[in-house]
Amino acid sequence: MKVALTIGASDPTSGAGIQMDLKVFHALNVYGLTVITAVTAQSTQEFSSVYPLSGETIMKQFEILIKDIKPHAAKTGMLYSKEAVQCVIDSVKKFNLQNLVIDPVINATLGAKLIEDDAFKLLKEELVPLSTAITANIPEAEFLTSTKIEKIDDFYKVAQKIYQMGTKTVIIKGGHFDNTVPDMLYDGKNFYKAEGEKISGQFHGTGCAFSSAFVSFICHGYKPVEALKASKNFVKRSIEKSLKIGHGIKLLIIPKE
Ligand code: PXL
Repeated sequence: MKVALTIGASDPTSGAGIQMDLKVFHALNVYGLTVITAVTAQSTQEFSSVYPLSGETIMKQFEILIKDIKPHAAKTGMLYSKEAVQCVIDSVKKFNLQNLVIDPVINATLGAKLIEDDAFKLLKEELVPLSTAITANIPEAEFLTSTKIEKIDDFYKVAQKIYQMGTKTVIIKGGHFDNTVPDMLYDGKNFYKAEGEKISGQFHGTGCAFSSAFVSFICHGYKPVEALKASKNFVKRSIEKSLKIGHGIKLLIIPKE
């Protein structure tokens, strides 16, 4: 059985965060482990608060878990504090964690900030160089590089800038641009485009679903370009099935494979 670890925060709606990641891992036949960095209080209507866990609490989860089970791949989602980012950096080094995928989560679907400024700086400077891949949407790619994406050419420039930060594969998801922009992958040599029509509307958890699907396909031995295409298709099907479970934004429904 392939095993993946998600490092992120709890979302009580289960529409994003570690709950969503576990659903995706399960659907894609990967056994999911979790290290929790924070607990959020939110619904489909409002984002109320973040309760970060201490560095000691986060580190202990890694130490006890990884001594026992070594995941084939890991992903980070909402890290929130500088302490949490430092714990991930220390753990990746100490336990030699392989195939680390960073989803550089900045904002919640409902607008709240999911990472503090000093934490994001540390993520960019010291965690990104340890990663195998980064899955960024346009606002995240812009924030990482302090560069505005206004035209197609900017995608190439920004992808190269992120690559130079030390990751091996850069994925920029075009969805926040307009209907014509594909997702793009850059591996330091070539650019690949993954086309696909955009489904309009606001959905909670698409970034989490995408990155955890990507990690799952990497676990199954897919090359990054193939994993990108398969993840895009998986998220599209989850969006097509999405439902208004609460009174606010729609939640994705993860298909049973
Ligand atoms: O989609 C990013 C994300 C990640 N993790 C948690 C979240 C969100 C978005 O709201 O709440 C816990």
